Amino acid sequence: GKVSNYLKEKLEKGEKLHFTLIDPAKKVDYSELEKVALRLHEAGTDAFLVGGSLGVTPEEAGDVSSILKKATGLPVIIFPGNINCLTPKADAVLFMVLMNSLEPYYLVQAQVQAAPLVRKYGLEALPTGYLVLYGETAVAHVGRIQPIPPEKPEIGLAYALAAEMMGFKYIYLEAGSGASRHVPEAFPSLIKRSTSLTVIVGGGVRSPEVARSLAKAGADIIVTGNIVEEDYEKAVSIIRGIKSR
Ligand code: 1GP
Repeated sequence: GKVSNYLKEKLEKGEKLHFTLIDPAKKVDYSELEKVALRLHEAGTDAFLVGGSLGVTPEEAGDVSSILKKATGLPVIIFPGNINCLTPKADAVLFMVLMNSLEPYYLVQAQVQAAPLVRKYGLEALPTGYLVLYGETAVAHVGRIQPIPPEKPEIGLAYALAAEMMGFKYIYLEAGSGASRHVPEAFPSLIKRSTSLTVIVGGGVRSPEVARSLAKAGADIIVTGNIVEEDYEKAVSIIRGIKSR
């Protein structure tokens, strides 16, 4: 796949990557979006994630994807809260299993609904184990997760090993968008040392220092969302923090 090769080539050079998450449900100012996308591209963001937990229409996901692609030429990857986020305007999709969900829908049925659409739309599927750590965020509520104790990275590792044994290529360690605490460094650290998965970390990353320490611990890809809407120059400094290790 084009997108997975693009990521692989960068990671093999020892680069740490940054993904910018745009949630189309959060009143996107389309004229601003192009400007922001260009600025983040110039700062070194490596790809865009498009998606959210609630309220995204396929049309919005499509419009946002088209603008981002046209403005920057960077890969646009759908980060689906559900099948409503899928659009043929993107390049790829994080084809995720919410591994610590208690809900069969998020373990297999959403994927069954999605698969024919992913094929029809020609999206590249990036097989991803998705782990939501904390209970107090929108994604935790919607996805009915069983929280993972932050002081038990070995539980995270058990999920990651299962993901690897089931053939997933990516593991996404999620604190939740807007979370007050980010993923503890011990999680990417242990998982990176013990598996060959590409480790994605996101949720509550609000400073270059935190982004850098997560990358140093073992995260291959750091995701930021909220901060882009609040003040995209802060996202620029986070990208610089990751890239200038
Ligand atoms: C959410 O990991 C992403 O899925 C990004 O979180 O919005 O807190 O940056 P933030």
